[in-house]
Amino acid sequence: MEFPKLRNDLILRAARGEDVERVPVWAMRQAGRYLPEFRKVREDHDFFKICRTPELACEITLQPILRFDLDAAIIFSDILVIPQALGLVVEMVPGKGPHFPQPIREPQDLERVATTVDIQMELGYVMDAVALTRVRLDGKVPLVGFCGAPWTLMSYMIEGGGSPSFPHAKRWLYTYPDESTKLLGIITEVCVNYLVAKVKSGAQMLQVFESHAGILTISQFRQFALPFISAIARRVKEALGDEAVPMTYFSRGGHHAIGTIAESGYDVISVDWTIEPEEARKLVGPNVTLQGNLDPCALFSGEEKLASLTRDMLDKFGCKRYIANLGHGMMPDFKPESLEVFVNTVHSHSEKLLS
Ligand code: 1CP
Repeated sequence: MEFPKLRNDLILRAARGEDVERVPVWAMRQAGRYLPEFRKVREDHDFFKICRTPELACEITLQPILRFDLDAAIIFSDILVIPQALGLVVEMVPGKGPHFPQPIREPQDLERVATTVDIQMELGYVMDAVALTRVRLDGKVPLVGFCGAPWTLMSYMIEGGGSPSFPHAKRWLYTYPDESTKLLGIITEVCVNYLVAKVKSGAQMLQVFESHAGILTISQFRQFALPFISAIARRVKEALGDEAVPMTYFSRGGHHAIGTIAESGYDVISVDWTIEPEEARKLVGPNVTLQGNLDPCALFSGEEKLASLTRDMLDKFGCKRYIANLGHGMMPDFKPESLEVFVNTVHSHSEKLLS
């Protein structure tokens, strides 16, 4: 498909390790409940209805782009569309989050999980939203596609929703390691085909979200997360060949593994706020781009303090092989103006550092 010419490729250059004239910046969950215009659309529509309606998903993807000087758009959707495509019912309960009325609790429940997914049939609506958004973005910034990492998706499928410690999902790892591996393999297969399809529909960069890395022990991470996320990077790039796009791995609480992940094919490693930038750089080496990592709650600070924390983050990461972001997503009670301070400070301070 022919799309409008890209006019701002800062984030792609930073991901590839090329020179930039200012540091690119975006925010995870930049389209979401902290924006009044998002809440307005949400008043009239169910969450997954929005995901399934390309016009609405596109409109919401563009909302933060119209407001702020961001360097990337991320397609509006959710990581839980993959469990839905695998046959599980997922509802979004306002104010509470995702809920699976019938989670997987015992190995025989795997009978309710599809072993393969026809991406176009089950998730074609995401591809339509991606293609439409590429057109409407008119080349302003690159469009990022994403999926949840297999362990993070499995943890929701077994737990049935959010949880501080995911005891049911962890019970599976201890009592049903073979079935866990089988389920992770099924999810991995879908993730690979889904990400490839997203690029073919217009996504210019990909991010894999491992929001639940920190729930695992280090050896569990090596057994139940690492092989699967490594397979995703390798297989997506193989399948796309010359069309391959930069890939980012975000983990919350997965610092211990970022050195290995940096060698497994990801171009960008996105870190949370619990690691110092210098330490992250030491772990990943010089050939990978880092993304992150301001504590999202720093957005509760006053303007001066927030700008100073942002400058400090940039000073520590440096302007090479770096994409500025928060250490996790935007939260519903942030003021939109605080994201503006963050974005504008990244731009002005990095231009100064680079000049
Ligand atoms: O702007 C963007 O970033 C794009 C939209 C996006 C993305 C990338 C949404 C919209 N969700 C996600 C990914 C996602 N979904 C992750 C990975 C990133 C992260 O860790 O934040 C996770 C863990 C989910 C699961 C999920 N979906 C949660 C967390 C539940 C928990 O406590 O474990 C929640 C609250 C949702 C709902 C959701 N997804 C997105 C929005 C805007 C919302 C709020 C829904 C509403 O309006 O009620």
